[in-house]
Amino acid sequence: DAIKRAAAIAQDKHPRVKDQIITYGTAGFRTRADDLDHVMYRMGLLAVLASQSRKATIGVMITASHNPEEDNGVKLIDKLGEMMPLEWENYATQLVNTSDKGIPAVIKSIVEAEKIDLNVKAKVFIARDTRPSSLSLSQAVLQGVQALDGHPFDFGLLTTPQLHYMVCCENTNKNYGEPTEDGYFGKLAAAFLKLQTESGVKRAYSPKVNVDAANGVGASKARQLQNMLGSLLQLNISNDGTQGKLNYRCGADYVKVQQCAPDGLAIENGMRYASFDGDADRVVYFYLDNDNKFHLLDGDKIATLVAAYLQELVTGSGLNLNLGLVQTAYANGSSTNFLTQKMKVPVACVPTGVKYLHHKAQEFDIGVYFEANGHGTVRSLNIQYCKIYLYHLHTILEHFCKLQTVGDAISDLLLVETILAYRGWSAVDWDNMYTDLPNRQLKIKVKDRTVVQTTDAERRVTSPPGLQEEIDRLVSQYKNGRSFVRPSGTEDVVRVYAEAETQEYADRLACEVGQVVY
Ligand code: 16G
Ligand code: ZN
Repeated sequence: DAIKRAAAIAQDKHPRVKDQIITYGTAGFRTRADDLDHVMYRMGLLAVLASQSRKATIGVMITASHNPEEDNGVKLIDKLGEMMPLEWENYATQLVNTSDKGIPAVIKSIVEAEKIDLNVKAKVFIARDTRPSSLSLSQAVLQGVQALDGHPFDFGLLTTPQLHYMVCCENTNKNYGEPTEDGYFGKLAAAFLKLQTESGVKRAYSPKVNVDAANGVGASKARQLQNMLGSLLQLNISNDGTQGKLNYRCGADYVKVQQCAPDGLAIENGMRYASFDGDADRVVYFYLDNDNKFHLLDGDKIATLVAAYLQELVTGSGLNLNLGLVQTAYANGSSTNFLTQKMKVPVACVPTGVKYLHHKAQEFDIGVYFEANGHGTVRSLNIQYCKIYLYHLHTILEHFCKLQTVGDAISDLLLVETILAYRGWSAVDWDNMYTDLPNRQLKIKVKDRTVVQTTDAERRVTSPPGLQEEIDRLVSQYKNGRSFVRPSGTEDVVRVYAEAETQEYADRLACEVGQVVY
């Protein structure tokens, strides 16, 4: 039968050659591309089961986001564009780590646990980023889908959020939008044009944005968008993959962590810049001031810009809607203070990882969520209700945010530009909303990162004993000092974050905390 045949193909064409355990983490499976062929094939098999279990189309995205070009990864997308629930992450880990001969038994256990009807027609959407390894890995997924008699549809190159969009549109009977690239760009462009014409663009606004596309898939996609926007928005795209290497000294993660401009573009003062990551689900902005000093406008600055604007719309409407913001421990202390004290916007804090933010955001009528690293969007479950009163708000939520279950660099960029145009703001004006506390991130290689355990949304350590007391002691020596450590969910390291009154102090505090972790 099909299951036996699938196992035979696994052994023959996609064997598991190394006896190494790999787990489905925060962002799916992610490791060196060379170790992933059998993982991809088996994820193709699992996608068929997921599709049969859901009686819906399931997505499989091949990317390792901001990781180095040599890495790759894969994650499943559930029927409404969300991440798969925990049980399925566990099935994925089981199926990937069994021997080739063990495949039928694992499949059968999943079929039993989920009461799957193997006669249901399965449909799987596949897409990939621009890594050299992605094409052959996506073919392994495709063969996995076919081995269990599923119907694969290969979109080729897409950003991660585009695939989420495709899956969700397909499963909602297309009443949200067409599951095609034309559908996606058409929707975004139409909303942007509408908001610009109807709320007016202040003269002080400059529609020029320089985009660092991390040498990834975001470059060609941003160009497609540009073609639909004419002169309303002028994207000048660098790091488009024709010269540089993916994510190497460029992209959102590099710019955020190193706090400097990427290679591959000539940065001038007076201009506005945006950096995407390798699969274009994150964006951060930056600029150079008149003294040629670099300034970062990260996920916290985007969240603040968006939350303040939406709050204005809500207040103006007189509607009783509660608006809140969700952040993680990485959020700059100044942003949290500004929002809670000045703007009176309630702020919740959750552990790192989009799924936690996305989930928490639903506790508000309008939940803005962003990680400092640039992952985020706005979530609103009952937007129909404000349609008549809050026309702009509705357009924004419906067209820029509704389908963004993971954040989307392209639609977030349009959202930021919409607000800047409405306010007539430059990057400097935006930056002046509040001043970031200087901060530093470090990563520490340790023997076993699982020894570090945290609580209180990763802000405090519970293990090893004594570590939190040490951190508290160090932090107390710095004005406006704050620091935490947490085990990474994507790399074999412990991460350290520190902020303080000056850059020198933030650097020093991070170092001192790093030493007690080590
Ligand atoms: C993943 C997460 C991202 C998080 C990052 C933290 C998603 C889609 N992506 O990339 O949100 O910021 O991991 O990585 O959830 P870390 O655990 O290595 O610090
Ligand atoms: Zn990404």
